[in-house]
Amino acid sequence: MKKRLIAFTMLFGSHFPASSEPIRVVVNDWSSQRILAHIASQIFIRLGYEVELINITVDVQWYLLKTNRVDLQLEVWEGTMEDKYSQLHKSGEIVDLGNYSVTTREDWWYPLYVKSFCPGLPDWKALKQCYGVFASPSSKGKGVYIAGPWEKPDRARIKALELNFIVEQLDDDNALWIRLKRAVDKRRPILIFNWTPNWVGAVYPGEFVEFPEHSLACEADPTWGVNSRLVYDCGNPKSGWLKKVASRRFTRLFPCLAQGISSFDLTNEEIEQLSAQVNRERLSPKQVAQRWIKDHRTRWAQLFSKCKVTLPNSSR
Ligand code: TMO
Repeated sequence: MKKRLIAFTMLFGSHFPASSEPIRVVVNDWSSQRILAHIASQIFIRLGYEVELINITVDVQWYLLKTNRVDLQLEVWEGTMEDKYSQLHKSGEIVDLGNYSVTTREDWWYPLYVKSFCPGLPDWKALKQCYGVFASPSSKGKGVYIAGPWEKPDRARIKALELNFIVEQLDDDNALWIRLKRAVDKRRPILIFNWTPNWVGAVYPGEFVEFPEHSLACEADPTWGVNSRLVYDCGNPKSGWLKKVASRRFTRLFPCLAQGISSFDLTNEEIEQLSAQVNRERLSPKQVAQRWIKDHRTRWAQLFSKCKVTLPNSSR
């Protein structure tokens, strides 16, 4: 399989249209994003393009996208990335390649048994009383909220809602799931960052904390909401978007691929199933992508049917 792929790439990838630079696809630090990055790059490679996968954090990706140093980010989530996305999109420095038919949510979350330690959940006001059950030996009695590395207004929210919590920030999705499993195995209280679509809810039944409803005014206008002096006295969006974003270079040099990616769509269920193959079946993101490519050939071939790199007549 691998051998055939390489031969294919050598045969059709040798002549590069409009650019000698490879397409640079962003790989972040959670499963579904990694899988979609591999799916896109596998498609491009099969069409004859040269691809480079670039492992970077969400924080770093924005600058690289706007300076055309990376080309494609397949999962931009409203709950964690809306600020930066809007800013760069408004100024014309990145290109929006459209939303998936998906609704997303990213927020504080707990396995269901935690409700018995903190009656009143999922209402956030319950945390005003029961924060102590989430304390750790080093948190001086404050509750600990376990977050990922993604940009979040968690500390601002804690302040605005006057919650007695501190934030512990972990490095990637795996670190979150290790902590979650450890807590669930011992049925200990835990409050952790989670999102949908994701594989977690199918394995560990749980719920998001219900904070005051999100709005842009909550983020911009201090007088909005329960705290009249501070912004972020609300939760993240409950039905957020999930979109694809590209550099200007990508849409200029590869308009056909940009068109194909903008028509590329997935559902919540599909993204959950893809991420479960990494986190439950223990396949690598690349293996999951290869499986998807094989099983959905007509679907992607149709989207990119006009994008194949062709050799000029003279070259052979
Ligand atoms: C960006 N993420 C889906 C991990 O919240």
